[in-house]
Amino acid sequence: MQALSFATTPGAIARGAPARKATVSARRGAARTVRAAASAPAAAVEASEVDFAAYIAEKNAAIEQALSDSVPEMYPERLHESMRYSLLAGGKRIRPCLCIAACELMGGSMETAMPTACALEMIHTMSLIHDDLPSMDNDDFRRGKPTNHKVYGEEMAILAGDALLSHAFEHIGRETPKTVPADRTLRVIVDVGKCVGSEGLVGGQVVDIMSEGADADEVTLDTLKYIHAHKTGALLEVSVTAGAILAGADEEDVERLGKYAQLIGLAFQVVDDILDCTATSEELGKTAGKDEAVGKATYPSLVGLEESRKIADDLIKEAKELLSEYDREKAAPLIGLADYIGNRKN
Ligand code: GRG
Repeated sequence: MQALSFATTPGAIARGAPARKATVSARRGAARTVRAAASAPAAAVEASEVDFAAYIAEKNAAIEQALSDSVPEMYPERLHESMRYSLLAGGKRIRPCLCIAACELMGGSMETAMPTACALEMIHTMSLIHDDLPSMDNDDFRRGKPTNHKVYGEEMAILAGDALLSHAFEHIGRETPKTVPADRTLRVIVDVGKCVGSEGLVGGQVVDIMSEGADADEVTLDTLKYIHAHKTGALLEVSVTAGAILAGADEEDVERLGKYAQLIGLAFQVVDDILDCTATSEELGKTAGKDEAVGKATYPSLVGLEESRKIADDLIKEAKELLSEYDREKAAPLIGLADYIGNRKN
């Protein structure tokens, strides 16, 4: 079984990267969803972007339906309402799209990937619910709506997150079509588990929390890369590799697509840092300018806005180059997603 390939220590992630000290600061954050991209006027965009927009529009409709079906309204009503409130609150659905696009590129179908795609969105959503809690980021708005704990209270928000997390694994195991060999499904469950736990999201969140209280010169670019690779990159990476594995991709392809995902994952977070200090809360659907407010080290604070933009662009370019191995038409959705992540406005 191939282990997920996101790096596991700050040094491993940042090998070769200079350790820079935190100095500067930031400003405010922006908006357009993948779905909004789907309705962009054709005259204003390239033909390939129109194709990508149509692809995303089609997938998003199917994803929204599958997400709604995955958590029905049932007893205890308040718990399921709370789970559905955050899960169906919108969001760009980048992780499900990546999973489905990778599965299709490797010859699989949307139906094969959909249960895992929904599970990834459940995990992402629960991480947002917990991240917004008073004991974590203490945020009042998410996806343009009051945060889960503001509507349902802290106890329910914690438990809704817990329930979404466990339901995600049940959902992959129970709903993945039986035509998919069981060892593939098992491998996906293991990989998703790894990317969520202490070597993934939770590990990244812990280092992030510890860094907030640290002296500015203790938070290097290596530390920042560790946080990003784990807190954000791990789930994006497993979204792509899981889709490929479900389709029966060989190891070389799984590895190549994993590398593509690591690059877009880092770019995603660099752009997130840029948006936090350049866009408004309305545009972002969440509180802008938080990084600076809590003295968090970010790409703009460490290397400046201009250099951050260049880093994001270079990462996206490198990610797309990896896809040149594949038929351009078949790889178009993943190429489009890379561009979307690099240019996103919320
Ligand atoms: C996973 C067990 C477990 C616990 C959670 C709180 C926590 C541990 C981790 C924090 C993870 C976190 C909030 C990472 C930030 C990821 C990020 C950049 C989110 C924004 O993603 P988008 O832009 O959001 O895709 P939408 O709303 O469009 O889905």
